[in-house]
Amino acid sequence: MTSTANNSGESAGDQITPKSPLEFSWTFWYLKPDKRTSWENSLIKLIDVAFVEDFWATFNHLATPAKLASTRSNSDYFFFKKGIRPMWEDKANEHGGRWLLTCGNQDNKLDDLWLETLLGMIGDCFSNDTDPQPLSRFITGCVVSIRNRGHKIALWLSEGQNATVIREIGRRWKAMINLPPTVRIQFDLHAENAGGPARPALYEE
Ligand code: MGP
Repeated sequence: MTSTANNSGESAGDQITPKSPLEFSWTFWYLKPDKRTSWENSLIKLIDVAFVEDFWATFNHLATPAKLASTRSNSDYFFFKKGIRPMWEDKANEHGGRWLLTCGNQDNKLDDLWLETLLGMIGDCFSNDTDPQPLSRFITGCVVSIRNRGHKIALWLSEGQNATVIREIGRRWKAMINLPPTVRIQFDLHAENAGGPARPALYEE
């Protein structure tokens, strides 16, 4: 048998290119609500990603949000830090809230906004070197919701009290996804979404 060996004695075919680890590990989830079961039971964990290469392999394999919009209304993708369930009830979310971007039902920008949001999360782009504590520690995940009455993208935070942190994350998210200043995002608390009548947003950017 012939093989090309390098100085360490390994054959060329054995050389492994190391994968690039992400700052945090993440989990992709999918939700297709099913009236026959509870919301929680409709939630499907798809896969954990800990490396850049795995992120792209998964992302490229999934139907994009715009594609879902043409086939599966009322579904959601969730992308959350590994170990955090994408629901209000998780310890990491229960005292937090979400920045919400209402996208209307035009599908043309939806995929770009979703991808820019995901890249901001995996690239740890919410944190600056000058921050007293990295703002990425307050982010738990993001969601894209396909709805006939208007699609939505939301950024979920563990923080619901600290206005400075919340607003700065909102501003950085807007810059990251290139939202024009005229497009506004709203922040509300999960505790307020979870029950009772809708209230005005706590913050707007
Ligand atoms: P939604 O998907 O966040 O909003 O919640 P949608 O479909 O745009 O409707 P909206 O008009 O109420 O904004 C829809 C429903 O899913 C909620 O009313 C809950 O019944 C359920 N649900 C959504 N989330 C995010 C949760 C959650 O975190 N926990 C639980 N228990 N139920 C949830």
